[in-house]
This record gives sequence, C-alpha cells and structure tokens, in this order.
Amino acid sequence: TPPHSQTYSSRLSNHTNPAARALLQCIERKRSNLCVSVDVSTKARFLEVVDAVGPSVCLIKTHMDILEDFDADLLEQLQALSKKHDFLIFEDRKFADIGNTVVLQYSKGTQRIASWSHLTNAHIVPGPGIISGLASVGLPLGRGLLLLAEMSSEGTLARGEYTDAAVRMARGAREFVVGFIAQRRLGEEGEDWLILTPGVQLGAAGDTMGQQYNTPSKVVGEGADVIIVGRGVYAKGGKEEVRAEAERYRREGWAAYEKRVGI
Ligand code: 5IU
Repeated sequence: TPPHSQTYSSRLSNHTNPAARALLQCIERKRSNLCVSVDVSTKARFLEVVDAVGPSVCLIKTHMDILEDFDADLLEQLQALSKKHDFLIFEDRKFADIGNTVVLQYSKGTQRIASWSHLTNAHIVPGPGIISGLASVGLPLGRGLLLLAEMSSEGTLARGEYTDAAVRMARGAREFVVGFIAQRRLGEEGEDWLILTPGVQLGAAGDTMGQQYNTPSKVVGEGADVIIVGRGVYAKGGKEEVRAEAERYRREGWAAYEKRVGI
C-alpha cells in the first residue's frame, strides 16, 4: 500500500528518524494532523496563541526571527508548553546558504535553533551541501529536515523540474530528510515522505500578497499528512476564539485523513 492510504501508526515502521517517529506518534495520540503557524511579533501573544491551540495540534510552527522581544525565557516557556500540551516544534527557518554557513545558523547565534526545534526546513537551491551541513548538527540531536519542494504562493518557481530535483536530493539523505513542504503527495509509491502543507484556510482564497489557500479536505485528499494553518486560526482574536478555531481545523483535518485512508 502507498503511504497515501496507510494510517499514521502503520507508517511508523517506514521511518527511522526520531523526529519523524515522534511526530507520527503524536498525530495518532492526539488525533491531530494540525500544525499551527504562530506568526506574531510579541512574546505575550505568541505564548497566548501557543497555549490556546496546544491541545489541538501535533506541531507548532515558528518564525522565531519575527519576535520583537525574543529571549531565552521564551524558548523555555515554549518548551514547557510543548510538554504540557504534547506537541513538537518546527522552526520554519528556510535555510538557503552553503553548508558551512547553515551549520552556524542552525547551531549558534541568539536562537540556537537545533537545540529546541524538532524539525526545520531548507531550500534546495544551494545543492546537497546544505543537507549535509544541517545533518552534521541535527542528526546527533535526533532532529529532522523538510525540503521545500513546492510553495503555496502565486508565481512560485518551485514546481515541475525543481520539485522533482527536491525529491531526488532527499533520496540521497534519507536518515535526516523526513519529507517535504509541498502541496501534494510526492515520491514513488514505495517511498514514505511526510508531506506538510501550508496555504490552508477555510473560507478565504488568498491574501493580498500572493498567498493562495486550499481547504483542509482538499490538501489532505491530495496527500498532505500535516496541514499548516496560520491566520486562519489566530487572526480571529482572543484566546477562546483561537482555541475554538484550532479545534475546528483539527476536526476538519482528521476527518479528511479518515476519509483518505478509509477508516
Ligand atoms: N508558508 C506558506 N507557504 C509556503 C511555505 C511556507 O504559507 O509555501 I514553504 C508559511 C508562511 C506562513 C505560514 O508562516 O506558512 C502560512 O500562514 P497563513 O496560514 O497565515 O497564510
């Protein structure tokens, strides 16, 4: 059976990477394939949103460089919430430099991303050296990498040949590369890549800057294993509304998964 029609728990045996395994287990435990992208610029709002959506998500996606009052305490509180609510962390850093530089960006600086983020991602534009650089830091820590194979934005150059090249590059580094940021299932039937899909919202077609949205049921039907939702969840206001929206997307995403695998 192709991964498309397998349950998350049955796909566990296809994965050796600790972050990929932990994610699949968390998805099953919480019956959630929802990742919330918390793109807000203050620590207080960030922690409020994470605490509100925590019960409904398997994964929190961060852009830590957006935070105006970023500090070490924020990372401690995020990690505490990750334990409290049982979710993994994905820093959407989109590394794009040569191996030597991404090693430093991933392990050092003010954020030390590798020390707290279970998953991160990279553009393939530099070639495979970006993967070996990141792997030299991430693999010993049990981290996983997603390659950017497609984007949700209008006019993206990440399509066709470029997307195929991302899949080929991933095959050369299977221990560390666990899957793709993409809009649909990628790879051959015998391969199991985790597909994480942004550009998901109920009731909006896009924004004014090129973002394009699809519904949870559409993207899960096309092969998304995790739906990534940002403004659709947190733009609605206070903590209770945000909590309710997250739960709505969790239910939608899970129902679409059950339909896809036929359970
Ligand atoms: N994101 C996308 N599309 C992509 C990639 C990343 O939207 O193709 I790669 C990020 C950008 C933002 C989040 O952090 O996912 C989506 O947020 P909204 O749901 O608010 O549009």
